[in-house]
Amino acid sequence: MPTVDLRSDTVTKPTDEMRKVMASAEVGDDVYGEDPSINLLQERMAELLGKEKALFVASGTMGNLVSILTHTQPGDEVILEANAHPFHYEAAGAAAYGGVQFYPVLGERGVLKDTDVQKAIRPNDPHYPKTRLICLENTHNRGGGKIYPLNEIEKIRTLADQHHISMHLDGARLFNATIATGIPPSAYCEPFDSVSVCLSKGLGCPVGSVIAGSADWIEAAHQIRKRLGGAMRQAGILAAAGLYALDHHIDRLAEDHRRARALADAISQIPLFEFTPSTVETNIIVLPIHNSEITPEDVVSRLQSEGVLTLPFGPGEIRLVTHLGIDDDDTAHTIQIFQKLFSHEK
Ligand code: TLP
Repeated sequence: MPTVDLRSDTVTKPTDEMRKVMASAEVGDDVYGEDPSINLLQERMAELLGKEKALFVASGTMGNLVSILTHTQPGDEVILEANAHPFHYEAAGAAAYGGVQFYPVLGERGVLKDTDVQKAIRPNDPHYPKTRLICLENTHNRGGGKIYPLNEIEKIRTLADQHHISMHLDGARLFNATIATGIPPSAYCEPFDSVSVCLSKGLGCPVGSVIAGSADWIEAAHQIRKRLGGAMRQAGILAAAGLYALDHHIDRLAEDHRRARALADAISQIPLFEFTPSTVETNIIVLPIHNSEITPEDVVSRLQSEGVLTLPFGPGEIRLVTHLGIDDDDTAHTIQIFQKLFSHEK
């Protein structure tokens, strides 16, 4: 029985071509700044994201942590959306290592408006923490791959400027947003002081993320990365995968979006999971379960017994994510299994 793994786009394995470029990568000691593949990846990423400099880090979690620590001092506050990744899934790293407090504000599928953010900005008064940073996420994971509208980001930037607050983008899936909208990455990153993008999700690399910002900011981030133990040596083997992905795995994200929409169109016809398929804008589908007696774990385990892997995603929801390991046959097979298992459920 084939296994179709829709748990996350993090499950992708490097393709044969990617493994070949990794095996023959030029490397050096990156702690001395001597790894040519890392240097090239950082230069290409900085240019693509429209920032002066970029820095390779081990993971998306490390990208966000290094960025938040670089922007803040202990006792500062960071405004983010209540379903943001650093608030839910990063083991409170910013609090543990930076003494930073989060101010979560509930948005609509991960999207905050400037008016929501305005209310969370602290007055300049010794009773309050200093609001130092606003973190946004594009696309938004728990928001079901929702694309952050650029005009909303720009309004938040205007507000941030009025209050001298910095902005960081968790762009783990930024390229999904750029491919879906046609908006270039640099335009999406322009309103932000710093950006973190993942290589190990839709881009299909085994390891790695890149953060980008001004030259001064990256210099400070470099030291924080070192402090966290994230300075690596012959990391060019990983950078080679990233360089390959920039050339070969960005445009193809459109296929992941097409397959996610095909899944959404079919599964949303099943009454148990009814929802509006056009809300699936990229590669993530968060399916509501309209029967409180059927738990997400039940649904996930019934699918698993038929070889379709998905994730429980909070009360009454499961998540499916398309990626480069999923083809049209996998998509058709998944639809068939959903119909077989759940068509008669109410
Ligand atoms: N997300 C993972 C899990 O942690 C939930 C997933 O399977 O989607 N930002 C965003 C928006 C993310 O979705 C993730 C990973 C990260 C940051 C962290 O990346 P890693 O896993 O590389 O530390």
